Amino acid sequence: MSSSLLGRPSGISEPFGGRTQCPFCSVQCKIRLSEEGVPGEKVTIRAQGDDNAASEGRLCVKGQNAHQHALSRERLLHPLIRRDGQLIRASWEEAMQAVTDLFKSTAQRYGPDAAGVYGGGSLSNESAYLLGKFARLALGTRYIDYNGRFCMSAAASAGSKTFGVDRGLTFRLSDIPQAECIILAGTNLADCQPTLMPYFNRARENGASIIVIDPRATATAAASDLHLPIRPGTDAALAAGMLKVLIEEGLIDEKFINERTRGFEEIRERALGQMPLSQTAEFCGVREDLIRRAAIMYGRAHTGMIMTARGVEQQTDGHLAVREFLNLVLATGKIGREGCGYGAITGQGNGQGGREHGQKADQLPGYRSITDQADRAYVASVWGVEPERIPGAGVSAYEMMELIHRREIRTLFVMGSNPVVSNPNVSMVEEGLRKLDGLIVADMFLSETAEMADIVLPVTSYMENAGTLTNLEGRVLLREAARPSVGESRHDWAILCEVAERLGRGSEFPFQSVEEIFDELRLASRGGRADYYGITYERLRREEGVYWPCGEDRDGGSGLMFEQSFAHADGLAVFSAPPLVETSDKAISAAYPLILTNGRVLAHYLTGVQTHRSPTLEAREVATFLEIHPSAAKRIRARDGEWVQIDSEAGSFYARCRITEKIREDTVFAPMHWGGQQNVNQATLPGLDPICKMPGFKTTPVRVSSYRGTPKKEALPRLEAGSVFPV
Ligand SMILES: Nc1nc2c(c(=O)[nH]1)N[C@H]1C(S)=C(S)[C@@H](COP(=O)(O)OP(=O)(O)OC[C@H]3O[C@@H](n4cnc5c(=O)[nH]c(N)nc54)[C@H](O)[C@@H]3O)O[C@H]1N2
Ligand SMILES: Nc1nc2c(c(=O)[nH]1)N[C@H]1C(S)=C(S)[C@@H](COP(=O)(O)OP(=O)(O)OC[C@H]3O[C@@H](n4cnc5c(=O)[nH]c(N)nc54)[C@H](O)[C@@H]3O)O[C@H]1N2
Ligand code: SF4
Ligand SMILES: [Mo]
Repeated sequence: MSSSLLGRPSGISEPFGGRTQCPFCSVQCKIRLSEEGVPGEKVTIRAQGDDNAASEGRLCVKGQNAHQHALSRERLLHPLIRRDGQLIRASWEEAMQAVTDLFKSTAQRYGPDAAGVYGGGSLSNESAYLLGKFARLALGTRYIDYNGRFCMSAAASAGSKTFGVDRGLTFRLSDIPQAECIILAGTNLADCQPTLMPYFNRARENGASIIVIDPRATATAAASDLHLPIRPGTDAALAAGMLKVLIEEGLIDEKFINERTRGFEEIRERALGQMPLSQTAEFCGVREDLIRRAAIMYGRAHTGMIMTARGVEQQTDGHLAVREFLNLVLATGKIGREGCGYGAITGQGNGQGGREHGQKADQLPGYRSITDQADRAYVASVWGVEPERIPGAGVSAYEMMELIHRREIRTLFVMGSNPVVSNPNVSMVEEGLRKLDGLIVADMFLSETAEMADIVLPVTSYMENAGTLTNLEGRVLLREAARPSVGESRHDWAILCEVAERLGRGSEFPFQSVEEIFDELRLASRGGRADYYGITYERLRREEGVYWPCGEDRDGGSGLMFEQSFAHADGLAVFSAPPLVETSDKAISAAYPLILTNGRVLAHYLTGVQTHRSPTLEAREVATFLEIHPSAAKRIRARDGEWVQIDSEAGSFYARCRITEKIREDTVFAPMHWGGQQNVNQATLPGLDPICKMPGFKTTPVRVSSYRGTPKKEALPRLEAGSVFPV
């Protein structure tokens, strides 16, 4: 794939070797960029897969075209400040002064907690670490959280409670071909982590059975042996039903249960009193014989894996649903040995590292806890401050939006997210952001959120900014800079250091390079559960990434976890046996008779800020759509390709009908990649999982009706000439 969007930037010099990493999903495929054409004139950039232990040299269509957005003429090249309602070009000096004044006046008038910080899983480990430190020390606020709350929080809290630690995959990717049975629940790998599919194909060639649990017959389901087309939001019941079958059929591993786990007796008791499988089948909308078959396939296999992703997790009972699947893993002893384990398929490029080093409301680096006295004292010692300087725990991402709405948070600093599109119940979020005294957004583009900002700070892209990112396996990878910065854009970390300096905290942010930040991160994580102490840039350059935990006495983890013990103090894993109840927010009614679920398509990424600016990717999917079963479409007399209106209790959005038998009759599906009137989050509800605060994105009762008009054509936010690349 190639593009010729930009003349050769001047000043490419030695450090830029053209090797980089895809900015999108958690596989973090390595890329080699080359330039073709006449130097000094227009050149064509070509991206090819670079060999690496995880991606094995593959790239999907997004990776092949990622450079298109990074080279786009819509990149922000200089800071912007809102004056008389308009975002106007400003110098860095003016912008930095404005940011500093805003933070200072907010703190003086309302106290330090009136500032909020909102991060993202695309940030490198160094920037994510620094953002956490910036919130706590430079601003002194308790309010920081990040977009990973909407992504990994259910799997993370379930993994921590069950195993004592949360690392996305408890096995290596290279172990997948050795599994005899693989359950893929609510994950559409074929579209979302496409370069991993060969691992699963190899497993099948070795005789493995693959079971997919998804309301839609996805591309992943097409590559499976058994598809359970579940009713959205009922995974907890389905997994509990499977466990009942395993217990009844004697397909559990008593030895493993006795030696390595706690809490199984309650599970056995619950299974006895649990609803009969026929009732589970009716509740989940999946045939009883298919549930039984799936359980027996997994139970009889000598090795096996279970993987979940957002289909299971983005629910108001997402934490419990994951734990039900973990019960299956533990009851059959399928973890801690080759060909076995559990995997939460991490989403964003640094969705793993981004959740380890302090962007979360209750977290300090290395998975340390902000409420634990010893953890606070340790991190304070690394930071050279008294523990009292570190504020207490804040609240989750969506709850921050509620505080903004209530005017308790007055100034918000967003780095690496587009919350006005990606939050549930976005009309409330947008209303809240409009009430802020100040909104500061650091981004490469004028995203929908940046368009609302008072100050916009242009940042470097993945091609220009070096740093480490941790892939879905827990493998830490070094991404070197492949191109020089464009325009006046600056690195995220450099922006944080400068604002801290201007707030009088420069001595705590003395960093001149990403490597210096990483070295402090290593110390701060030392002895924590996500221990990076033994990882250095020098090693990362030499090796193909290093798995954590990697402390001072280890020469790099093996990647396979829990071989001898789990991470709880007693070394045991913990079953959970909550009563199974249907939460009321998922119930359909006469007014809202269909269930709306949502997710992704291959060519676009999240809120689309990047992929809509890549012509090749944009051409593949130019507007949103609603997958709907022919019988449901017939009832509302909607034809294929026509616009429909989707209403929920929260609000409405519009989409073109895509009539397909690959979806359940009671379910409709829309992608999440469009903003404005096409934004599925106009309809998603504000309810959160009480344990991990994950929104219930994936299950919203709705009404679909035909819409004879055409919704307003939503143009991407654009800047006037002068703000774009000089051609
Ligand atoms: N192309 C592409 N790839 C991406 C991304 C992207 O935006 N585009 N985003 C990245 C990120 S951040 C993430 S988090 C991951 C997400 O990766 P996935 O979680 O795999 O993606 P989704 O499409 O959100 O959801 C997966 C599947 O869950 C199904 N599903 C919906 N409701 C339910 C349910 O109640 N139960 C079950 N069992 N299944 C259900 C959907 O039909 C969908 O096929 O992808 C990453 N990779
Ligand atoms: N309905 C529904 N809603 C969802 C989901 C769903 O499945 N359904 N999924 C949820 C999930 S899993 C996720 S992860 C969230 C993601 O949602 P968002 O957090 O909104 O993610 P992005 O669209 O990637 O926005 C990232 C922004 O950061 C910018 N950016 C990229 N890299 C960098 C960088 O290095 N530095 C800086 N400063 N900026 C950068 C991009 O240009 C973009 O504007 O959405 C959630 N929302
Ligand atoms: S989007 Fe994911 S699978 Fe595709 S090239 Fe990028 S990192 Fe690899
Ligand atoms: Mo995500």
